[in-house]
Amino acid sequence: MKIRSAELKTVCGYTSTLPQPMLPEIAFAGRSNVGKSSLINSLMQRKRLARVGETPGKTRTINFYEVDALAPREAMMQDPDGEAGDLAARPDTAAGDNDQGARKDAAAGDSGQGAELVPAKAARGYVEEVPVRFHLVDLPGYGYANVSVAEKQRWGKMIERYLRDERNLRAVFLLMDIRHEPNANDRQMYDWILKSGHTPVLIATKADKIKRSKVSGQLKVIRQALNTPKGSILLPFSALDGSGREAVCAQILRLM
Ligand SMILES: Nc1nc2c(ncn2[C@@H]2O[C@H](COP(=O)(O)OP(=O)(O)OP(=O)(O)O)[C@@H](O)[C@H]2O)c(=O)[nH]1
Ligand SMILES: [Mg+2]
Repeated sequence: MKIRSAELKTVCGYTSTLPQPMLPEIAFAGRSNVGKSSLINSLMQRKRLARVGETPGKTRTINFYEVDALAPREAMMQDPDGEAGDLAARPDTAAGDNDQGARKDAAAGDSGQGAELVPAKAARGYVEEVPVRFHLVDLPGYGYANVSVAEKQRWGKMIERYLRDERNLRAVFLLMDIRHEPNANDRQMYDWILKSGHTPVLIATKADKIKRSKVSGQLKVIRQALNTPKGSILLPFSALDGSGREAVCAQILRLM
């Protein structure tokens, strides 16, 4: 996926009206400090699009980022549930960014004229790209100890209201720190997402913080704690080194 533009479009506080659902949405939920905003920056290949904090509780509003991208047509036509087990079973999925070759070929293709060029393009690995627009939605983190009970309740209500709203919400990506077993708050969020009729796509963040050899064991711990159904998606990811980025992008595109 090539990002043409990404910008913060709408910020919603507790009392704000949610924007009209104009575009398909992918929402990111997870405990405070788990890396939601960092994941959005990594996906968009931007350093400071979403504000990242050393201390938990950085994002306190629902932030809508509008994305305009180009994607290979094939990536858009995949079954969203396909290959789930396959992706989840590969802890080091798609660390490399191999967009570059496709970009060159697409540029070369622009100068072509005439139908007889098509087989030649295909032979060179020409990738047909289509424009895609969607919203990434950064939700406030939950489970941050240092806020008042009243504020925690407000955040909970804000997230619940968003999930219940009639929206063009394609999936909720629920982020877990790969180092920790999901806690009661995480299980509650997982159940909320399921009950609201949305698909939780799980992302195990900060994968750079553990040895590669420990990744699949930690993924198992997360699966067991949440009792995830077979074939559901769980992707290891690191915003630090970008590993897993392509796999997360592929999931987003399959859901469009
Ligand atoms: N090593 C490492 N650090 C990360 C990664 N992702 C996020 N961090 C760090 O974790 C901290 C929190 O990241 P954020 O992206 O602000 O987390 P958040 O989930 O948006 O947090 P809230 O907005 O408070 O809910 C920051 O110090 C990030 O630099 C990662 O993949 N690897
Ligand atoms: Mg944040």
